[in-house]
Amino acid sequence: MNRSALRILCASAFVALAAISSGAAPPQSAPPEPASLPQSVEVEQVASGRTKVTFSHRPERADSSVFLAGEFNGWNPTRTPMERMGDGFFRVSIELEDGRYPYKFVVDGAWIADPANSSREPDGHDGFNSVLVLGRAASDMPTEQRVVDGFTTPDWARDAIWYQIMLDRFANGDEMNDPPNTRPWTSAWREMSPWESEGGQTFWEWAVFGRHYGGDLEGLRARIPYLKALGVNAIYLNPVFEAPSHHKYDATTFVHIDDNFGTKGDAMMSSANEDLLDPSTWGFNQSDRLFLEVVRELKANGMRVIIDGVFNHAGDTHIAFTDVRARGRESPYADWFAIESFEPFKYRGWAGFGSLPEFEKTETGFRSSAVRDHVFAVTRRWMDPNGDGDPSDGIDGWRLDVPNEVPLEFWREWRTVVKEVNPDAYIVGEIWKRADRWLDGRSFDAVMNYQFAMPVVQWVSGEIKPSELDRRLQAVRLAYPEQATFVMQNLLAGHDTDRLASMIMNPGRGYDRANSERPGSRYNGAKPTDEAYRRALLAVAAQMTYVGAPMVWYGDEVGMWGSDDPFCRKPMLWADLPPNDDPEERIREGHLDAYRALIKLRNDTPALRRGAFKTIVADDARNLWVFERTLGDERVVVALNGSSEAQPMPDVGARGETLFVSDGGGAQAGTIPALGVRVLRIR
Ligand SMILES: [Ca+2]
Ligand SMILES: [Ca+2]
Ligand SMILES: [Ca+2]
Ligand SMILES: [Ca+2]
Repeated sequence: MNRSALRILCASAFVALAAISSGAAPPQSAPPEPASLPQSVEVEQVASGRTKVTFSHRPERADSSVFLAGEFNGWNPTRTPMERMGDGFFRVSIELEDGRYPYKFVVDGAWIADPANSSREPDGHDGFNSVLVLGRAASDMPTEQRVVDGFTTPDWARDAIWYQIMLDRFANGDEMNDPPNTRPWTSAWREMSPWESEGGQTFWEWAVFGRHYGGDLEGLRARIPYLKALGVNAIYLNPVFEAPSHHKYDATTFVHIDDNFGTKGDAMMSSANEDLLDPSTWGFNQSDRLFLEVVRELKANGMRVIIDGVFNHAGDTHIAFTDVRARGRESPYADWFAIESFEPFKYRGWAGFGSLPEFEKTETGFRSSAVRDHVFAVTRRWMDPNGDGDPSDGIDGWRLDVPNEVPLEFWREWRTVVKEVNPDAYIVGEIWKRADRWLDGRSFDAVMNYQFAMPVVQWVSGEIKPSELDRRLQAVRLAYPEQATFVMQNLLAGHDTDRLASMIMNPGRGYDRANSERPGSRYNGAKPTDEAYRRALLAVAAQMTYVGAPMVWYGDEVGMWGSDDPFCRKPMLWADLPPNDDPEERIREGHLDAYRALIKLRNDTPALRRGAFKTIVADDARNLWVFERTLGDERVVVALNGSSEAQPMPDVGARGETLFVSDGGGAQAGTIPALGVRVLRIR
């Protein structure tokens, strides 16, 4: 989840805490981080050649003054103060060009090298400077694929084409379970329903965030034929457990499916009759059984299903939390949450949101072993619901929400629980930045590959050249073990970002940056142009031919557009529903056809899913990126053209048969269409 998703839950401003490490030092057997990325440094590409670098340092004393100094600020000991965060670390972010940067921290007036960075050089004063190397200057660009012994990821995940669904917004199959004040599905997004202005609410504060559209499990079931025809074979569902919001990142319980996805009222009724601390008292109500039925039906149609695990925090309606609020220290859950004071009652909410009480953690896991046991029991419940040791009746894995805020040691233990129940289950973490330390074979199988999305979107938006695209993708592809690289969840957009076509309409602001349409923003939320859609399909062509499993955010395939959430979460457009009241909101048939064709290309071509990757050309002058994928005897060449003119196909040393070309095959032989792709099988 990302923080802006939650404004409806808490109108107060929040501090954007840098989501840095869980504080755990890497164990000795872990592979070293790349030299350019010590634990104390997080980097994020913000524009071509520029990187936002966040330095962190935890001094012994909490009341220290800490500054960052280096050539970038003229070694000034007081110009760049570091700010103390809730986790005891001091942090500061600065933007730097590619290059090599000696630096030090100045702690209470004393110059020290960064203790977490092993890369050092003499400072000329009998001490050492720490050294950070960014971009092209980095000497650690891997050139060979890493393999980690004993790391097994699910084989099926190599062939996965993911489709991400937020149930409230996908399809309404049962109006009986609709929440109160459900918006009509095809109503114009920018108009308010009468009840939305009650209590002085305005569109931005907070009507648009609080909407429900009534999507549910019967709706999903009814659309299985659509998913099959699209060609996807793995489904990621945003949270499905009982929660008040439309997005369900604010769980009331992890034990039952939301009643508005199944049968109204049953989650709370079940909870009232059960002991949260005793899984043997947990039953399956109608909503739970419907969920399992739909999972079974998806699986019978060749699709895998994973769900969101939001185990860092709960909602303030969570039945354990409301008990703590009511009974204070007497509550059996008194040690579950990050309670700062019982009288007056004060607690820590995730990212400052009072509606999202955090579970209390230590350096190695949850403070309360009951929370740990509860999360394990919930995990087993949904993976093997009838508990007979055969996981075929359960989900196929988990997507973990903000897992960087839960200590890594916990995820290692949790992984063993998951893989014990089902060795073939898939674990994917929401990690936006480099994820090396979660991908050593001991915690996750993969992460949501934002490091793929960022350069690809920048390239198709005309912000970076193919050589930079190729270099940045190579850095991540080869740094992660082969077992993870081939099962990464390669998304382009999702529930936390603006939609793909809208990103392309708004270049130059960085991925998921300055992308809200709040009053005063300069984001262009208008319907994307034909050219923006064409550039979006170029990104999808890269996604469907590259290493790692593609993921489609529901609706991108029919050309839905919108700024950061909730505008990226409009109700799905369906051909068999009445047209949307906003005449601009229409299915873009040609776009959908192109998605289907590109998905089919990947499904039909094993080398694109499992083949080794090699760059052939990254031609900045002609804006061409050409690579090959080889698997056994199969050699496939993918030529992507980021320029606005058709380009001749580079010589690939052999005759090829065209498997795919943009524009339905009408392109001139031997060329790559403008902003298009040609895919050849080489004989
Ligand atoms: Ca419904
Ligand atoms: Ca509900
Ligand atoms: Ca079972
Ligand atoms: Ca966002």
